[in-house]
Amino acid sequence: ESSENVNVRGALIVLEGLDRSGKTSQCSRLHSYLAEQGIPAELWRFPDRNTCVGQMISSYLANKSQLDDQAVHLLFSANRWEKRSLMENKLKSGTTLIVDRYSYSGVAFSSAKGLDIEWCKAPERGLLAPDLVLYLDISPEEAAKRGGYGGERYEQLEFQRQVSQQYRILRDGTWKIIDACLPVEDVEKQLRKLVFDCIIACRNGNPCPH
Ligand code: DGP
Ligand code: NA
Ligand code: NA
Repeated sequence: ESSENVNVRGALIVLEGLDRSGKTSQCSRLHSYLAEQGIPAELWRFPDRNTCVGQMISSYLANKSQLDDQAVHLLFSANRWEKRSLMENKLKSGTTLIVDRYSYSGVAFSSAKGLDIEWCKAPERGLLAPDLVLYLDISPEEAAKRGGYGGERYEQLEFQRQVSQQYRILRDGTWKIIDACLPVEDVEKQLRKLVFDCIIACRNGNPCPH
């Protein structure tokens, strides 16, 4: 049997959570795990600060520029749109994408500022739907205790409390909620199983086609 089945598609796997929830390190652990398993996978993150739009976002996050809330919301969204077709091609070619933040961050962080949630969702419509959303659950207080807030614009306890509430509104029954306060290895173990099962389901043509 050939593993080069042209019909095989990769899974779009999104990790979400507050700042300091451990997403970034868990994403890279997952990526290494998939590599060990011989599963083609790439590590992605949003915002992608490498594009022109991403550089505007990065400067805004570093408080080096000021932008209206609506304007920056649309930039974050554009940053996902500018990667859409590349993502789609990767998935179609069988590559699984492990994505550190996606549209849910877009909606949670902007609606946390008081923007209307439906307005926030609108520019995200038409982006690729994830096959799996993994939410690393941590209270804003616990996350703040971890230290290492890098001093970027949103990395403040009171704001993270608002973001946390918005995530709660956004989540639905399909999200997998993982207790991010468990030891790293336990979080990793849970994530591995969920991700592996999702990849197999995608290979078999299940959940949502892109
Ligand atoms: P990160 O590189 O994952 O630390 O993300 C940078 C910060 O930007 C973080 O505080 C989360 C926030 N963020 C990520 N995506 C979006 C988005 O689409 N919209 C808004 N408003 N904020 C976002
Ligand atoms: Na951050
Ligand atoms: Na992160």
